[in-house]
Amino acid sequence: MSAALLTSRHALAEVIQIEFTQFDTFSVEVVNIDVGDTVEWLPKNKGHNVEFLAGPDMEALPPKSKMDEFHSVLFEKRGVYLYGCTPHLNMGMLGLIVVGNDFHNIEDVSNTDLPDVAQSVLMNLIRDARSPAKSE
Ligand SMILES: [Cu+2]
Repeated sequence: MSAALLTSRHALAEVIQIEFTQFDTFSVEVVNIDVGDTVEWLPKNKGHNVEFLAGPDMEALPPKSKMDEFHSVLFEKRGVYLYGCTPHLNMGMLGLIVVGNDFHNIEDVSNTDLPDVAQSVLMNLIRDARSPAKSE
């Protein structure tokens, strides 16, 4: 009985997939997930990776991926995570992950030191993340 319970609890966790596009963007730029969900990045196009820039625990950001490699992160802490592609950060190849609809660290995220273009992309992403109508 308890094994069945464990299994059904696991089945609730989701896996969200994001691709690197040929336009130097992430196929999904804002993702709202629950604690325990996993995000996977698929190297559909070459020349990209995933590097975390901000998160609820700045001392323990998720690992950076190698270029052109599959990457998978399980999110266990509530808050907003900002990541980008290392070679394309400056042009705004960024993504946001909101875990548990929790924006407590949004100030840290928006204060991330980025060049102007990337900063304005980030502001748009934050606006999208906060707009409830845009939850797909
Ligand atoms: Cu890139």
